[in-house]
Amino acid sequence: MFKSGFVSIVGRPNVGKSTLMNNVVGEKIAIMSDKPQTTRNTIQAVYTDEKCQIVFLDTPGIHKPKNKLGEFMVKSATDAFKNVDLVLFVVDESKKIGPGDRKIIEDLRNINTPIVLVLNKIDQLEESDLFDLMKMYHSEKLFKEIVPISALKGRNVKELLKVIQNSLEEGPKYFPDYMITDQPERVLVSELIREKVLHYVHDEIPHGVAVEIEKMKSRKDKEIVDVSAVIYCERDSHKGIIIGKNGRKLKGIGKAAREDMELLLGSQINLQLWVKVKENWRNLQNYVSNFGYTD
Ligand code: GDP
Ligand code: K
Ligand code: MG
Repeated sequence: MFKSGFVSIVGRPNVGKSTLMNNVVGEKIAIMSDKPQTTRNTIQAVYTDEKCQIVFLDTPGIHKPKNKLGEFMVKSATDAFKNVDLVLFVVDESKKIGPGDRKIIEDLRNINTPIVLVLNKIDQLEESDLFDLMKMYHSEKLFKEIVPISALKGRNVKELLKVIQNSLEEGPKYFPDYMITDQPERVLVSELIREKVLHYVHDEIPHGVAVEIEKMKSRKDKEIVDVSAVIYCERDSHKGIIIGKNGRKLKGIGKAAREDMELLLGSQINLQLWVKVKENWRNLQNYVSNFGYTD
């Protein structure tokens, strides 16, 4: 019997949702960083083996929205509670249930979908603390199962897959074996650039960054793909920071992005990056939509 189903991954920002999803499919589908609100839209990743197919929905973290981009992100995350076969609620090693997790737990009480609690980042926990945390979550009486993992180190992820598989019902193979995401290559490529900006630039700037691919084209005779992309930010001063002294920072961003792209696409990449300013774009609906943050 072949089983399949849709599983959404929800939780506060930065608990490791994207890291978990990437670990399961073995490719960088969703970008990751130590900054909250790295993931902006719901991304599908598909895991397929001989016995089952699991379609994961990686969602933006649930937080209080401050602008139109934030509103889109939270809606995209809360929509993912609905119409799925299973919810994975990911929490980290925090010793107490904070207000962010509390809010999500209360939202989850209103749905009928079974919920598995994924306790991530156990590589940062003592065994005795792990036991206390499991007891704490168990007393919520909300979770079908509690699975401790380390998404970063890949610890216990196979066990989690087993738990998911056991809870799925008989179903079709929705996607062909080779397909691991619904994200077009252009989007994956622009996200890799945004991830590098997140890594190289600090403070509030990354939250106001969007990347637009202007051109992505393979050359006829060679195995080279030409990509040109614009990094949008919200202020002139931000532009200066992203470019850096003598263009050094932008060069670093470009080099790191190109290396990841070459891994992803399996071909040589010629990448051209530009930085432009668009003030307040996160509050301009047409820009938010243009950058792909749209239903
Ligand atoms: P998301 O916002 O929930 O999608 O979280 P990300 O996947 O972007 O990860 C947020 C941060 O937590 C990144 O710096 C990850 O490297 C880190 N992280 C994720 N999983 C683990 C883990 O199992 N252990 C540790 N120590 N760090 C992790
Ligand atoms: K993050
Ligand atoms: Mg994420």
